[in-house]
Amino acid sequence: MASKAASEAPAGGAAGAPDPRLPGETAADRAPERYPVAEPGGKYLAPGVAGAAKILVVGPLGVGKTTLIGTVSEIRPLSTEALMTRAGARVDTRGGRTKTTTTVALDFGRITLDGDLVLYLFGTPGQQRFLPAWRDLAKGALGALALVDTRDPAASFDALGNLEDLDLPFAVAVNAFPGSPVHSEDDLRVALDLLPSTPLVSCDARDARSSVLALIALVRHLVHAATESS
Ligand SMILES: Nc1nc2c(ncn2[C@@H]2O[C@H](COP(=O)(O)OP(=O)(O)O)[C@@H](O)[C@H]2O)c(=O)[nH]1
Ligand SMILES: [Mg+2]
Repeated sequence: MASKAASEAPAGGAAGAPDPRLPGETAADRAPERYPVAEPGGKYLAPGVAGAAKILVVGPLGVGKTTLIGTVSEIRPLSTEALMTRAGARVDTRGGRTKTTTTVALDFGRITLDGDLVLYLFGTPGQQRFLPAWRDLAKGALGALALVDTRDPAASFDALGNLEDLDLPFAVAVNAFPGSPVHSEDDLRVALDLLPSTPLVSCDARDARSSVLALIALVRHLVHAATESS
């Protein structure tokens, strides 16, 4: 990973948030009615479900993983948040002063896309010391959504590096926080050392539709990658 590049990313960008659309995607592909956001409480799978995929949601502490899974999940999400301890405070420095809990095992949620594809979402603990758990969680996963906070893009290097080590295809979603510097897509790609084919979208983890669109960008990428390699 290009660890130096992100710290050199220009603050305050020119072009605004990256366009969430993928090359070749039309506005109709993203029409809200195509992807109705599931109502929470749907305990059972919809009858038309034809496939399922395990997806990781990764990123550093405080980037919005637990929030995103809770926002999109149609079942009550499982969250294993624990109070951050004084011992952890020395190392768990991200997340701002308001963050008092952290995911210690995993987050889990489920979402059905387009009525027929179920995504099982597994949020990984953000801290690199949980890497062994991370590797276990990655078993059987088809891909990952990597969240990035532009206030500290370098904090995402560990997660992106882990995904590369695991050879797990991923999409990057910039989670917008108030006061986050806005970078052009090109600057972000350079800073995060992304391949041209890696989708880069923006989202607000508290907003269901934008979070679902980020997951759709990932699924399209996975389908495309699978088609290319077959
Ligand atoms: N403003 C804003 N706050 C967010 C967003 N996503 C998460 N947060 C807040 O940031 C904090 C950390 O989020 P959390 O989901 O716990 O991060 P995690 O450590 O990656 O699981 C929480 O207080 C969230 O409410 C976002 O998109 N915008
Ligand atoms: Mg969490």
